[in-house]
Amino acid sequence: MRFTRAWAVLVIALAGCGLMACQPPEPEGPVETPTETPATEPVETGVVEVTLEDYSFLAPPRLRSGWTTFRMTNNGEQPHFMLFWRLPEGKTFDEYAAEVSQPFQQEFDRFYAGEVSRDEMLANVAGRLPEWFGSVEGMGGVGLTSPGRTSETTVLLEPGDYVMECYVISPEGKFHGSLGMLRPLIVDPESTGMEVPEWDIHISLSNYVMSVEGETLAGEHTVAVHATENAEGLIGHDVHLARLEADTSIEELVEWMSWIEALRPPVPAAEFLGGADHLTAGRTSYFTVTLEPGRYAWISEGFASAGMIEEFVVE
Ligand SMILES: [Cu+2]
Repeated sequence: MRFTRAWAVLVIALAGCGLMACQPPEPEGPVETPTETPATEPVETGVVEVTLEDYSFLAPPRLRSGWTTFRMTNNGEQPHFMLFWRLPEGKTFDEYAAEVSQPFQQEFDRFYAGEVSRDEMLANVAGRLPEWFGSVEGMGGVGLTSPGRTSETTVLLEPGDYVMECYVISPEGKFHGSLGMLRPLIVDPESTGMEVPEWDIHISLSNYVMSVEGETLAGEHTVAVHATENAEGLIGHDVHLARLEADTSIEELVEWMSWIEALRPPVPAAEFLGGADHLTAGRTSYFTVTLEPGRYAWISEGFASAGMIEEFVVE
């Protein structure tokens, strides 16, 4: 979530939005952000089981730092992901919920209701986000996972205060984060001591090219995903794996991946098998997949329409 000032200026300029036109509406009441009291002791292992429902993360509130593998099971009826945003020093989960998530949902509500255009919505969001939002860091996370599936992603957690979030959109136009999938996480200085996983497929993400190296044969693979640059805009670079039905078009999948126009039911005929979620420049995550014969695509959520997608077939 590297939100650059240049980008904010750009969207405001593009939207032709004067100061008056960009005045935010009055707050409409708090977004639901259930919190839990952090456990006294962090989870000691580097392998963490997480269960998702519509709309909650059943996950430990405190972890060790270092390499950590998340095994995430989706028991809901919608696809979900789980992002880790590290907050800047001194910022709290409650501030993120009130100053980031809530304005986002309110401006999106106006867009969803047809009151403002896409560019006006983006400009309004840019005008309302606090300056410190530019220092929120995308540390990775578990990629899109279809209902009934378990996916596994390994991320490097550094000590600090985090927000865990899913911003897939509900049928009613609410970010899952606004419905409960926004949670605090504390990461302790003490490390898990886990080693970097061994991998056999490498995906490099830049602005805006996805380079895949490695053989996609049937069987189990661990995919290393490395972001070489920060993406412009609100979100980082990411990659998800989708298995497509025979009659699902790539165009349909690409259209669905955009959080502005879609990322909500109905979902195209595809199974999301996990991935590596938003990473800032220089960061790497790893995810494990089992490939069976069929059609697949490595696909970015934020930049699929910019060409960050690669289709492949497993024989
Ligand atoms: Cu979700």
